[in-house]
Amino acid sequence: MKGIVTKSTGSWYRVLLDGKEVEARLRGKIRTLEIKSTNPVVVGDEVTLEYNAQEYTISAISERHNCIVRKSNKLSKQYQLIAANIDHAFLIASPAKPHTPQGFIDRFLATAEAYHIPVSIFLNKKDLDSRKANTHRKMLLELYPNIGYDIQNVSFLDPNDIAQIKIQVAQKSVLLAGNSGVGKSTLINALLPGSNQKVNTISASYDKGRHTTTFAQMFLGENNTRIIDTPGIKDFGMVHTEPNQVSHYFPEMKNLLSQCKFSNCLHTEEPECRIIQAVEKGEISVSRYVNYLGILEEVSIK
Ligand SMILES: Nc1nc2c(ncn2[C@@H]2O[C@H](COP(=O)(O)OP(=O)(O)OP(=O)(O)O)[C@@H](O)[C@H]2O)c(=O)[nH]1
Ligand SMILES: [Mg+2]
Ligand SMILES: [Zn+2]
Repeated sequence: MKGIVTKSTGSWYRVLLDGKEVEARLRGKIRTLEIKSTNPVVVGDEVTLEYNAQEYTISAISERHNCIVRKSNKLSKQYQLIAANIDHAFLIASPAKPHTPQGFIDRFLATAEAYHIPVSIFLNKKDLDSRKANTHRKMLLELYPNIGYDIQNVSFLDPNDIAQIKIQVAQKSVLLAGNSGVGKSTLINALLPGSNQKVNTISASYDKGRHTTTFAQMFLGENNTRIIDTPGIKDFGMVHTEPNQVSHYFPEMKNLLSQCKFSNCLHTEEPECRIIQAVEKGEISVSRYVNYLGILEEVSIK
């Protein structure tokens, strides 16, 4: 019998089986997967269960359509799996309270490109009104559609926005990502009344948001809607990415790559680089380019 993992704590798993959730443990030996990871089974995995002596055990993992990971720590080659078999990822960002750095947005978008996961941005907390936040919001709302990304100006406290979002997530397995305090749990509570997710109270003096939840977890709605929360997970990482692949994960660079003089151009200081020309001409945003360089530097550390 097969089920879907909805929660993993490392020692036991919660698995959706025939419409109800059961607890399962992992059998000692399981087919090793390609990625070197600290955890073999992850939320969203389809697993084969066996029932023996009133206990469920996971005996196999089905092949994944995709899987998103993070590095266990900055320098290690070990990865922690975060979620698998995602239909659509939603990055939740906020210009203020707390502020989402653009570097975080661009890293997440590039990661989603690398794993071929469709991605949208919810730019949340549109009800908050300050000149600084509004300027930043406007900038993001202009930048991303130009590159081809879907970005939506929303408030998770606005019932009309929630109604719209409900349609977008229906019958899908969706991943919610975003820095602590942007509103992931708030959204889950609004979409799935009854899930009763603990919501952060942000300390006014810090505006940082604390991590109120700790494990990636899947919440189940009607009609096979599955929503995965990733509390406190900041650094999604790219596995097996070579430096010359990074520009392929920036859609506005991808189409120009063939016009660089050198086919192995990394677009840093090579002559006759079409990407650098595009940045100088304003065709590619300086901020996106700077964030490209950041990711390039990171994957170059071997
Ligand atoms: N003003 C305003 N506040 C919001 C909005 N959405 C969420 N919040 C508030 O933001 C705070 C943090 O929301 P959470 O849902 O706990 O954030 P989170 O992303 O789950 O945070 P972590 O679990 O720490 O990763 C709460 O006080 C929410 O009420 C919004 O659209 N407008
Ligand atoms: Mg939360
Ligand atoms: Zn180049």
